[in-house]
Amino acid sequence: MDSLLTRRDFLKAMGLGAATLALPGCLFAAKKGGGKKPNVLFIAVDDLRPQLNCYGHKQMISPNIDRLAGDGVTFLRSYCQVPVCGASRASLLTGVRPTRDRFISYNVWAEKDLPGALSLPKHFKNNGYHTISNGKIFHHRTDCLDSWSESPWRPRGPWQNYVLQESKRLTRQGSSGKGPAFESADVPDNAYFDGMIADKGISDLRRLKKKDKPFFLALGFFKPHLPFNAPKRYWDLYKREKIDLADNPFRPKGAPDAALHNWGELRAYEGIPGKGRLPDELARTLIHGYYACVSYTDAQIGRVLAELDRLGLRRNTIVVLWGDHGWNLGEHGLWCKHCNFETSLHSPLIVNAPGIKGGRKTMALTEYLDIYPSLCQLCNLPLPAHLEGRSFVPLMKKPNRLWKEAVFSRYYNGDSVKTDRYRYTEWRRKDGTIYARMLYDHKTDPHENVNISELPQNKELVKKLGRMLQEIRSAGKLSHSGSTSGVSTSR
Ligand SMILES: [Ca+2]
Repeated sequence: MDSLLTRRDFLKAMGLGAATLALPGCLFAAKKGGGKKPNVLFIAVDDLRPQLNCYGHKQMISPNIDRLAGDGVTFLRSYCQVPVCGASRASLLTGVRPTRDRFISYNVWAEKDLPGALSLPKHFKNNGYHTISNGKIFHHRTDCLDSWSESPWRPRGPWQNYVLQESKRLTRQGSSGKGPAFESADVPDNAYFDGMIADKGISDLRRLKKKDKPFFLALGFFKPHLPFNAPKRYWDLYKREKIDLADNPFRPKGAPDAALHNWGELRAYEGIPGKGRLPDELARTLIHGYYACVSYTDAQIGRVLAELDRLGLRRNTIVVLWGDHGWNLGEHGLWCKHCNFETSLHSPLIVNAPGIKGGRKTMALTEYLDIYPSLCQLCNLPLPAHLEGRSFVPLMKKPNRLWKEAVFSRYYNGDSVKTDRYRYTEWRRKDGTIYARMLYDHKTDPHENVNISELPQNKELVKKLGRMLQEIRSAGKLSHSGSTSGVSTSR
């Protein structure tokens, strides 16, 4: 597709304008004669890359998310807009792209970067929904507080959430305030936060079933974010000696310095060297911990979905599951997120909507920005004018249809575009001049091991992809922070 169509041609061919898309009415809810609108169960999983059985990772034990995928549509090529917690969530929850001066770091406040933003949950609340936030939805619990019908709830206690005395002791002694990078304790599921969040979600569902309003119940699970703490039985699901290390634990050939980092987030934990590569045994232990946390959180999601079924709510509830960005498990010599490689940007997305055939997967390119307008369409809510994503509901009904030519992400000064075949990133100074580039051909180099942006034969391709980035930068309805006029009144 890259060589045949420009983005504008592509949109024209699809009969779509770049800015807006007229949405047909809801598929199954609020039909003539009334009927309750569908509920939304909105599940966020912190730092979950698509390391799931249903995404082809057969060693993973994720039966509950796999079952959800069996009931719904799995977006195999879904991308976050920013590979860091707070910024990714602020973009997804406001439906607006990040820019050079908006949605930048992990500790973003959506309401400060985009004053007056009409958030996704607020839009639902304004349209008659009872909205609840449990766990980590916005990065800061009280961000966009008026989005919620009840005060956002989180488990109490230090965020590291250690249960072992030794871990707590190491935390007190450590200079960074962080303890060990992982913990395995023989405790019940709800000794850790994610089990408590599932308990709260289950009790909320029982309460919400009795209300005459539809609900938007958001559950933000904390794992597999560091530290990798999970009950021992989830560690025991995997044999450490059978866990493979990344097969490309090196700097990609020709990758610029701007593409890489020193994974300071992980290095601040006790027992992690301050510099250099990790010993294989430690790397294997960390990957084991990540897998254990994925299985632990998967089990908590399973408990909530089982309750949804038991209460008879499933037939009128849309279930959306997303991570907030990817994660490096040693690929490119990197750990954590914070970069513009596929490992950081590729993120899971599964949507199960009553009335739409499940068990299907799509290879179409989608963005987390698309979640907001899609939920509006599924629930027959008006589409706020400020949204920059596009509803993927047509894609859910026909997963093989022609869709977006490209999707866009960014991290600090690096703007990145992913097409069917390529990922291209360019880093710019404030004055707009480019100081680094990288280009990967996913057809021949899916793991991004050789940067080909400087090859003479790719000059035109780099120019074309650069133009696409320029186009998306200038197309933003809200290009600069502060220029938010119209957002708060756009419902
Ligand atoms: Ca995160």
